[in-house]
Amino acid sequence: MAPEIKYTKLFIDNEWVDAKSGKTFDTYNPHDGSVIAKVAEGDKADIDLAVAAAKRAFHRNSEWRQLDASQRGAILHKFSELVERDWNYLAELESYNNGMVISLAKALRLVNLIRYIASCADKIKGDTIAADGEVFSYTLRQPVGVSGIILPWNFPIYIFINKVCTALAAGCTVVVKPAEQTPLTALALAALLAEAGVPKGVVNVVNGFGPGAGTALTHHVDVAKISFTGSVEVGKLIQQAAGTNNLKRVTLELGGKSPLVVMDDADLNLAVPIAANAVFAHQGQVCVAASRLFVQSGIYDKFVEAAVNYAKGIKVGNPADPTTQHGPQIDGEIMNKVLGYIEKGKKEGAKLLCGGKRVGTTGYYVEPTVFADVTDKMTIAKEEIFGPVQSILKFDTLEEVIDRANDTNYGLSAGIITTNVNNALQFAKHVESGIVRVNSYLGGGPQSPFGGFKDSGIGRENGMDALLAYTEVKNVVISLPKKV
Ligand code: TXE
Repeated sequence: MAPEIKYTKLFIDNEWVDAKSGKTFDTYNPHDGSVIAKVAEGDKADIDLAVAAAKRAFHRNSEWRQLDASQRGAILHKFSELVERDWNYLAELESYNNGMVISLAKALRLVNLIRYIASCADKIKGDTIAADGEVFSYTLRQPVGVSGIILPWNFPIYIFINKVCTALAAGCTVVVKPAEQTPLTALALAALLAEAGVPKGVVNVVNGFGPGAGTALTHHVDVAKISFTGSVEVGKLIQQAAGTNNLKRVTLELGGKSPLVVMDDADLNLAVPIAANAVFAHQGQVCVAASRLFVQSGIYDKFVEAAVNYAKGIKVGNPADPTTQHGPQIDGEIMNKVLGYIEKGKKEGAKLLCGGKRVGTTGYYVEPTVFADVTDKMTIAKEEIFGPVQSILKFDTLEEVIDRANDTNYGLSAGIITTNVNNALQFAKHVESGIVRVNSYLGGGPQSPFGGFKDSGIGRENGMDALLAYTEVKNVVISLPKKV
């Protein structure tokens, strides 16, 4: 049975309101392309209201600013309990609006993430400085202010929770612009934040499109920071917009063309499933997807055979079925983009060994696809596909593969599978990537910093690095008659 749709309006100042224009847009189920609901379509006028509410809530005398840091943490702990209470519903809604297979949606169980962030709220601290002269010099870490949060569609609940809770733990107020493809779970989470006791105006959600609500937020003079996850192309626009009317702080978590290296000494029984999961999980719609799989020549043929068998065994179907492993792409546009890359791969001479086609004629399904004999200059080895396409490349030496892995403008994630610790340490040191995993590919938990080198982004999600990016450092210097 389809999950109930409880909220479709904008959430501003803890009230559910229609868009000023009265406009709505349809949101879809990627399994069959059917319309789920009409959702209020926010634009500049609604962003103005939401930012004004967030600004009021950030006033130094506001209820929110008067809370102790530990009280902010307590509200977030309460939120974690509500998310736990409603987790089945939230996961079902995510699967329905996003196409994420229900087993993955449920397994994400983000209560630990919220608890971690909640417990960081009162760990933010300044320093005392060994300053010259008769002074006492110290720093305060203060919230940066109203934060604009622009979300992608691939992990709507996870990224909402991660960014919003981090901003709140730091003491900021937020205006969230969810992706137009997946507006529903953000509204459900806003309702839970209000239930947890977040005062009015602290969290506002304005659904809408990039050129409307998105640009209004990134240009707004009362917004102090933008946190964005999405494409590199839009990341660059956001960085420009952020410097137009004021100088916003910007953190960007963008795409990748991430290399996973399998050395000759690797255990195939370990390497093949890791490599498959690294690119096929969530239909490849993962920013860290290992979309360049480098396999050393000594095990190349054996590996390719096993990888193809593995991909053929992945169960494709309705994401609501708990046994399904592979659901639809988010929408028709993204599906066609992925199919276009597959055609380019064939044309440019990569060897298609399985998959490669759309599944059925309704919904947006693409078969798990494996290409072997991919070379560095092929389009499928250079551009982010964001779909279920495993591209296997052959290499001979570690030195060679490090150079080839680094020959990209991206630098988000990388992995190596090897039993030789020296290989692992050399690779981890020299690969240009914000995240390196050895003998695994995903994971790291809420404590580990997550973000990219080069065009994959600026700043980090998770851990204290993410929290501090919602703060400013203030230095206070007090003149004293005698040195202390
Ligand atoms: O992303 P966009 P799209 C990559 C992936 C995918 C491609 C396109 O390769 O195929 O991007 O996806 C908002 N000002 N990733 O088009 O456009 C938009 O409304 C302000 C990787 O969906 O970047 C949405 O809320 N905001 C990625 C958000 O930006 C704007 C996850 C993301 O949309 C805007 C998603 C503007 N000018 C896609 N234009 C990852 N890093 O995981 C759009 N938006």
